[in-house]
Amino acid sequence: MKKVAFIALALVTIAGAAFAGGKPDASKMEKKLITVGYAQVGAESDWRTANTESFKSTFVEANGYKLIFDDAQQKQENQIKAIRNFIQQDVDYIVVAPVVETGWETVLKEAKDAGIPVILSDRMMKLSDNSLYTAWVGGNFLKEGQDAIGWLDAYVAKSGLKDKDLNIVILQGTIGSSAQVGRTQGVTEGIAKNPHYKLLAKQTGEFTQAKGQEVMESFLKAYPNIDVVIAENDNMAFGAIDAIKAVGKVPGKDIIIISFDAVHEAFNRMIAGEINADVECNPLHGPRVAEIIQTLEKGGSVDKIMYVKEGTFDTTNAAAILPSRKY
Ligand code: GYE
Repeated sequence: MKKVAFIALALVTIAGAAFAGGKPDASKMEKKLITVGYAQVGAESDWRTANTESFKSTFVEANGYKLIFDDAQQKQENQIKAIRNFIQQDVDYIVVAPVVETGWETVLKEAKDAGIPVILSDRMMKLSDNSLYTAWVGGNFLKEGQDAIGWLDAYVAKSGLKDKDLNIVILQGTIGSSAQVGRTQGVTEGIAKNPHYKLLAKQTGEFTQAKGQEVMESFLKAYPNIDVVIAENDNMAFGAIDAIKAVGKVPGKDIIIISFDAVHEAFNRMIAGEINADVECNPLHGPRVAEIIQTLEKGGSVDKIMYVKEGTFDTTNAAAILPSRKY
């Protein structure tokens, strides 16, 4: 533990209980807070909002933490600045959800030299030296991409579309983010395996609703015969739905929509028949990172890579599942 902070509540207690017997009770006098700096990507999506909320509600003083939260507005240079600030403030742990995979070696070396463990959460980094981080926890993005095509294969088989050529477009996430890299790989490899699947275009919508809508509008202008949209997150799918409606087509019927994240609103859209299927990506990493920190605090060792188990939902089960959803 590098930093010692005090809980205000504990100090109040000192005045009462700790001195009750005349002599100060040392164990009650100090309660060390674990200081955690979280370099968050931004606030680009519903998923991200749920992820931020998960950290803010987990790393609270009542649980023994002081959280320093930084929103990088989807910019790597802001995240690097935030990490340097955390080092300067001598935090106990640094948590990073890296906006992109590459370009982290220098700043992580600085953290290592300062003796501060770095935990990666959500997206991954591509590093030449994996000793620069202690552990990573998040979704398996390649598998998510494969699951999206797996759902399409099954849907095509059961709806008699097997011999029909399907024109597909992909709305990609932030280029170079591991969520985009893995999902795009899983999806494009799956498309390449089926001679009836034709990939017309893929372009980034930056994981935002506004950009997703804009790119979908341009796709609809360029390609009048789109059969399937694969949106690499829900907010881009919401934007695509608006763009499809604006040209007088029916989302979910005229154009099949497959999305990722499976946030609350996506369930509503599946129930409405506008999104056909959604591959889950769980954003509730706060408690998972806290568990890693608690294990490290006790001197224990943690797995380097921890994947969260995730499923796929569609219009057939969305209504039944929605009440049990936590984000
Ligand atoms: O899918 C998207 C968010 O990195 C898994 O980032 C995360 C992605 C998520 O903006 O909605």
